Amino acid sequence: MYLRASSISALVTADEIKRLYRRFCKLDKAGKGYVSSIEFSSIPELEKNPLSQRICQVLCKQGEVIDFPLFVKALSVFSNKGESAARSECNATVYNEAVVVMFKVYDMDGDGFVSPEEMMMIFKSLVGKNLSTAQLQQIVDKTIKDLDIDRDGRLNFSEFQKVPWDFNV
Ligand SMILES: [Ca+2]
Ligand SMILES: [Ca+2]
Repeated sequence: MYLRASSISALVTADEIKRLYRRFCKLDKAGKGYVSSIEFSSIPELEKNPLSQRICQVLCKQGEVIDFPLFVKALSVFSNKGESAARSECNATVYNEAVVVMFKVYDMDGDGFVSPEEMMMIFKSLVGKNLSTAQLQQIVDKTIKDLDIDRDGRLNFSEFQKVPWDFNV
């Protein structure tokens, strides 16, 4: 649903696809053709990412399983390869899809806007206890102020897109 074949091939070479497919099969021990969100969240790229649970929730919308195309897509959000691919111009589509995923990650209540409260929750889970709540609040306020073109105090998707995303959070 998220993924078009053209964006898979733009992202990864045939070798990369084979490598990913081997990993996918390893996770999918029973050969079901899909992996559960629990199996999926055990992969290293996700384990070291503090947002992984939330990202899994967004990607596994139906709350169940991940098939191979979705698997490739999800890893593109996390991996170094995905990031460098995302930054090269020919992969603008992949980058944009990753931003769409991130928007859904941030927009926790799904109302189509990222509120300061939602951004605060995400930032908190990213930095842990390294910053005080007051410091975080300042960062959130400044981020929203800088990006909030229509001045409604929250970010819609086009405002959110202006964030210079680095997917290796
Ligand atoms: Ca929202
Ligand atoms: Ca706004």
